Amino acid sequence: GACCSYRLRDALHPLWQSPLTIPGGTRQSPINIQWRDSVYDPFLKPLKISYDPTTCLHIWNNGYSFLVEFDDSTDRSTIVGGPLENQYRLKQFHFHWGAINEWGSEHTVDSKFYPAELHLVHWNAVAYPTFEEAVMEGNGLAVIGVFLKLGTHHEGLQTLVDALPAVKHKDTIIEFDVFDPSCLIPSCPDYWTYAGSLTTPPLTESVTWIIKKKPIEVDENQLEAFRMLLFTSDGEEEKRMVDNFRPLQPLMNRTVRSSFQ
Ligand code: SG4
Ligand code: ZN
Repeated sequence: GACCSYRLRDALHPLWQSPLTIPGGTRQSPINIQWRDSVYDPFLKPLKISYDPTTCLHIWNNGYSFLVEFDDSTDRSTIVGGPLENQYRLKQFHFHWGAINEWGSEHTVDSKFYPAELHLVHWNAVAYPTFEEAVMEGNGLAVIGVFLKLGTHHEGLQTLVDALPAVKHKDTIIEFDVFDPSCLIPSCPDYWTYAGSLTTPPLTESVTWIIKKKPIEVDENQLEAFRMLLFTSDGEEEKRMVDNFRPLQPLMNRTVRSSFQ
């Protein structure tokens, strides 16, 4: 089951040779979102997303996921509102997924895993001069999480899927000039939000998580294309890029707020 796959991944993946937990961590991610324990906050604003498709730069396989990176030198692709006090700039997005459809997401809802989860990573360029500095601060990052569920073909995602064979191996990178990731975000405005961390080292407690309630639908072939990627470089013994998610972390003294009743 999922718990064995975690151990296998943790044992095999070099990224996780560093500690799995942060000693004294109080706001680690991911978490299980218990729907009935989330608290409706009528003061939460709608999240406003404004992305410029031409800020898209490239796709690279970094040996843990594939990343689509954006030019974040100006405020051309940003989010504002929701739980955020500043405007945040889009830096990159990536996914986490399972070897099979029964697991793969990092967050769960009422203990249910989705087969994959999209993360759009933004940083607070109002308060901090660089992404690297924002990573170290409590209000430095804002990540939008979107669950992927099995269903109909997703046209917007297919543009990405078509590019994946070119970044099959670790450390490969290809140009990807124009892409609007808002096509991957459900139009339903409802979200949960909580204070958490990065889900890979350095696991810093710098992330305001914004988890969309409604998943997007993708088809089996699209998930299979993710699973054809490799953790390994060209020439190494091939290891499929699957189960690249962190285990659930304790909620501790935190409240998950919802934007909806
Ligand atoms: C993935 O490993 C990305 O490849 C990382 O991006 C990312 O790290 C990491 O996930 C953690 O992000 O939204 N899951 S997460 O908490 O964005 C950062 C890179 O390594 C710092 C560039
Ligand atoms: Zn992530």
